[in-house]
Amino acid sequence: MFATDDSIVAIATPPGRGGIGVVRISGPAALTIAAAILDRNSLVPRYATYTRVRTRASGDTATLDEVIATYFPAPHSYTGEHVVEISAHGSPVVLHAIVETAVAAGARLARPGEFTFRAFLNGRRNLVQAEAVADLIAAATPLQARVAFDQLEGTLTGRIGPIDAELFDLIARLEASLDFPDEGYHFIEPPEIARRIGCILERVDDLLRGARGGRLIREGATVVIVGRPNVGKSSLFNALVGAERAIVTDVAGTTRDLVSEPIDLGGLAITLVDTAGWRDTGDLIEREGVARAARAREVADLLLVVLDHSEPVTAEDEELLAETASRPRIVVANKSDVSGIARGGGCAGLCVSAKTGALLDELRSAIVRELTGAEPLRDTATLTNVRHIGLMEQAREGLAGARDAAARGDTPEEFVLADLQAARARFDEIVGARTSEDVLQHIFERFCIGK
Ligand SMILES: Nc1nc2c(ncn2[C@@H]2O[C@H](COP(=O)(O)OP(=O)(O)O)[C@@H](O)[C@H]2O)c(=O)[nH]1
Ligand SMILES: [Mg+2]
Repeated sequence: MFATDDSIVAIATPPGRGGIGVVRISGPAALTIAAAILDRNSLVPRYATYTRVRTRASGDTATLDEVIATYFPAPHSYTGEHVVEISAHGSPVVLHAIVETAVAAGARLARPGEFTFRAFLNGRRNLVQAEAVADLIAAATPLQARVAFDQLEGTLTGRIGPIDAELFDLIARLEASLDFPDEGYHFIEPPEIARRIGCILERVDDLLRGARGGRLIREGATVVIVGRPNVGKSSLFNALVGAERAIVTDVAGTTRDLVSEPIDLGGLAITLVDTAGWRDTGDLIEREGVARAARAREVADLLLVVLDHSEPVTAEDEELLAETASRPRIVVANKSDVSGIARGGGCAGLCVSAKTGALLDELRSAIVRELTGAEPLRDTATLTNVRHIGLMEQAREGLAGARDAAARGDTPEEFVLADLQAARARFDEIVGARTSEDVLQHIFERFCIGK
């Protein structure tokens, strides 16, 4: 998917202006290219060297910027190749000019994720770690960052490794038994095979148990606020967001489009969505708003169904409650500051006030609890990525089949062996020991240029 024998260059810092900006050159010719564009013929490995970048556009030599250049010889660099990092002043104009000069000196513009891809190819990072780099950069909450960093450090790889080793040992014994059938000697007996597969399965299940929370941490969740007009959806939205983001009036039908904001609840990256009131309406724009609200409801991981505590439950409320009964939801009775006139003091849900802030912290906790289920969030989450979870589930299925077959003792051992080997191949795919080209392409496409 990428050529790997040439030298690549890109700006490694984010777009825009900053104190410094870094241009990264990686490849066999990195040092030669650096020497051609810097005021230095050589760089001492791993020493920050103060120098200048020169360009020879139209015959003249001009200085582009004063820079600090650092040379990381292979294999001890981010990519595992020779790398030169040039820290210049953080001006997009200067940084682009340095990149152009490097290209004129023989470098090629790097494609998104290409530095990390080279790190993967050169064995500096396995696939889980390469994916963790993208997650770490994309992290929106401190918990997301911590979990991504954990994976970068190899916690997941570290947990899969021993399971894989156990499986490898079992496969080797089974293969030996099958290879030397005439000796009449089994390197491992079928009941023992079933028992050992069972042990491996327990460890796989343990990994999968943390997966729901892990995935939630990585991907975040969408929480959609629904309810009939004027119950205080937008007020609640603003209160949870902590800013006057959505327009609040006492005119029914004020909110006509979806308004969404990212919020951090207990480390979870949540997209909170305010919707138009749930009602029949003749107004064309409001009708489109209601249709959008219905679509948002479909994709929600959790619904906040809002009622007005100061009024009796209406037919519209009943309809919405019935319609959302089978969905993950929290029923919220808003306006608890107004005495529940027709309610006789009772409360049809979590009784809050967007106006006074009463019980909003309870609502926040309830949202996190509903999303994470009974499983508490572990900040050493293991499986977080759908790709990893899918492969681990496939491995689990293969192992369970093999265990049952071995326990029944009615299946030729060749078949049990094939199942075990297939499960092991799934482990390999997770860390990238064998992965098809299109999977790699898909993974590295998520990166931005310079990573
Ligand atoms: N007393 C009281 N009024 C509220 C509360 N929440 C919202 N309101 C009022 O209810 C009206 C409708 O609020 P809004 O958030 O626009 O409702 P929406 O149509 O469901 O989005 C406004 O006049 C708000 O000031 C609350 O907790 N207590
Ligand atoms: Mg509203």
